[in-house]
Amino acid sequence: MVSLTLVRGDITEQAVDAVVNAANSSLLGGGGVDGAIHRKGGPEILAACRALRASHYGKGLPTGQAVATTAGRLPARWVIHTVGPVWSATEDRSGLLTSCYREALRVADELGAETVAFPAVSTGIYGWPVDDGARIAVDTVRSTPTAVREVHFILFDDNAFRIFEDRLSAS
Ligand code: AR6
Repeated sequence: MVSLTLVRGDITEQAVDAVVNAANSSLLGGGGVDGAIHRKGGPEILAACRALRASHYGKGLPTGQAVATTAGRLPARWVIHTVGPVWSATEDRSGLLTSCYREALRVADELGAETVAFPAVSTGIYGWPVDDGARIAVDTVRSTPTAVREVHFILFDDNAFRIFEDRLSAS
């Protein structure tokens, strides 16, 4: 069974097999986690993303899907890019957020990654409430069959860390 660990920190500093990027469909960078990964990982990641846009993902990576590239200069081996849904108060998009975690684990299995670090996808610029994002993250990783041994949730601030901690101990 996969072991879950919480880390208060920066996803770009994690020495794991794969780090997950909270990307957007363009795969060409942005703010938050995405900006930090491209900034610290260097131009190799962007070059790999451009190559994906020129081949399989001409229209971009759809929400809820995941795809891997090199991690460039990051301490990880791979970046698994996934696109979370933008929060909506009127439409239930939680299936798409669940899909991000499942698909990222599927891609990790394809790569043979045994240790994977996730940010709290969609809970920043995309506005998803952190408590609900934590519930989906923890429940989905726990219930998805995978060969990944260790999942680390990397929480950038104390509030998110505490919310994930509550969620882990509640379930
Ligand atoms: N390490 C770990 N967590 C972080 C870091 C970091 N370096 N930086 C921010 N967080 P976000 P989203 C937290 O906005 O909501 C980009 O422009 C942050 O506090 O990175 O999925 C993309 O290109 C929050 O809890 O991702 C998309 O356009 C969580 O990571 C859009 O943002 C996710 O915040 C995606 O928005």
